[in-house]
Amino acid sequence: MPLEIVRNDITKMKVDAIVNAANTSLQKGGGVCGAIFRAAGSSELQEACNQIGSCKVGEAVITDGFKLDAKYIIHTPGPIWQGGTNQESSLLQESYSNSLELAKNYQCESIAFPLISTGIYGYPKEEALQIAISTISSFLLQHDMFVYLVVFDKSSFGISKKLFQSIDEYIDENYVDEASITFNRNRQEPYVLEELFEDEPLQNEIFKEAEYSLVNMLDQLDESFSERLLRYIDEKGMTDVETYKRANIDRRLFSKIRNGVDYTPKKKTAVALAIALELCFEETMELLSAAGFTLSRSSKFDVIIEYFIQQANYNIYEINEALFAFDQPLLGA
Ligand code: AR6
Repeated sequence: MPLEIVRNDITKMKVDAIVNAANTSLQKGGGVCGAIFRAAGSSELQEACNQIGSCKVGEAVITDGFKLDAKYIIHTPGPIWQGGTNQESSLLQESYSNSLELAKNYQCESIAFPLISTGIYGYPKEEALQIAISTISSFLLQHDMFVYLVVFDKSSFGISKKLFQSIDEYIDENYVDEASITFNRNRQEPYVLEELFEDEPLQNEIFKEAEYSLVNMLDQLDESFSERLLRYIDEKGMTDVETYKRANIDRRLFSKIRNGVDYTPKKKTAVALAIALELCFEETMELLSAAGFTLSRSSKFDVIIEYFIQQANYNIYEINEALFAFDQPLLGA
């Protein structure tokens, strides 16, 4: 998916470019910067940085990736947190947007960011994450690139406490765990086919009839997923581009879905499209059913999606933050 939040060590990412939360003199430091220097080869990378000299806060420069899997390292010094009154937010925004522009100029198709400024520079993580997501997502509205936001440790990640609590309560009230469903279900003995079809002529008749009605049913299939999707896109007055961008879906996958009448997407992709189209709960269920899916109360993922739809909150990045916080797969593809 175009924007993905992942938990990893950024030096292990297999992407065209990784971003270094640098200092303005481009010297090897601690935190993610130290890890990147060590993994790339400290002396070669330092030499390349020395040739560039320095970089202003919010700006970005590029070097080779040396021993890393990544072809390039983009270095951007984020702002030092000084209480929020020293243009920290716009400078942090610039760090992300200038890094993305530089990656685009170097024809990068994929890039991985750490949460810039949120370690040694002390930027509050929740706010920094919001800035990262909104800056990256507005860049992605205009450009095609795979962007990874790499979160090192889970504690460094936080959706707002209020949202977390509210989703948690919703899950508590609505989530029915599998164990209790199985326990409550009335067991039924399965039919024994041989007993039903002891009489051979009758058996043939029944099969013939079944075959006939099956042919009939196959002739009258409901709309396919892609047909239903296209109908919704038209009804909502959206364009294809708006739809796949808002669904956090790659253009190529979207055209596969669009052009393949019988193409069945993954559930997280189908849900992402429902969110992009701002479908209400019933419409979402209708779209999902065309791909053979549903939303149930026995899956945490499903309950979280239901929560956001009931709140009419269709911000896919916010939904993904919540899914990430509850260890669920993210929307998009
Ligand atoms: N992979 C991904 N994220 C990481 C990794 C890693 N290997 N290691 C740390 N983080 P910081 P800053 C996270 O302090 O605040 C350096 O000395 C970490 O949990 O590395 O921008 C520079 O040279 C945190 O969320 O960068 C500068 O002098 C995030 O990366 C100064 O620190 C950023 O933390 C920059 O400070």
